[in-house]
Amino acid sequence: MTWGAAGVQAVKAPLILRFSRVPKVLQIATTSPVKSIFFGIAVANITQFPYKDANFLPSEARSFWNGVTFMQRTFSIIKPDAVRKNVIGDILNRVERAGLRIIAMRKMHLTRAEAEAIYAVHKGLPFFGDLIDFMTSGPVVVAVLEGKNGVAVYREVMGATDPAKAAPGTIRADHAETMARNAVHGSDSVESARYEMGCVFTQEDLGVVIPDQHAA
Ligand code: RTP
Ligand code: MG
Repeated sequence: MTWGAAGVQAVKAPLILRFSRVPKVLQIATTSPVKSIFFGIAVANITQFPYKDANFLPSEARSFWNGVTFMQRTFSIIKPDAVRKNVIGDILNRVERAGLRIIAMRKMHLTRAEAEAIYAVHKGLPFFGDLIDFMTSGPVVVAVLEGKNGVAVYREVMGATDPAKAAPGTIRADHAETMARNAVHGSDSVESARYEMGCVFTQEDLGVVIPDQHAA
């Protein structure tokens, strides 16, 4: 850039700032009560931005962006077979060692309606009835986990669906007996996670707090 061009930029910059939309947005937000509500909603959305999947990006850029930047929440179930084996602590230990944080957690006995809702995507498949019988056969531990690239990280910690194919050192390699009794569940996408956690947790349980709520 030449000195002349730099001089022109120096004159233009304050004019651009003066007439740019940012100060206007702030002005409108503080003068109109209705518009300030919309402004508040926008701020709330921005503060939750790290928890959103970057669906607006093309897929290659999205996986890169998610891997580098985005915190993701995933939904986990320690299934009845693992609870019966008394390995809840071991599984949670592996979760934390993988850098995932437990956001919400509860030991409970799923009702058939809850299990059917969580596994709704498999409704109609031949193993669905057995899956629901098994998932309601004893207590489970449901949890929401959070971390960078959390969905994929937890799937890696779990290992393959079939324990015979699960990599050594994974939860399923060490604790699952068969494909049908495979110790843990983990969501396969951010969208599934959001849906599945809603089957057993409330928004209050999940504790998404926007900064203003800390004020009082
Ligand atoms: P999950 O949902 O439980 O985390 O397991 P996943 O993603 O690894 O596997 P998915 O295909 O979603 O299957 C859900 C559960 O259904 C049982 N299953 N049985 N052919 C079979 O007998 C069969 N296929 C799936 C498994 O318990 C699996 O975890
Ligand atoms: Mg699945």
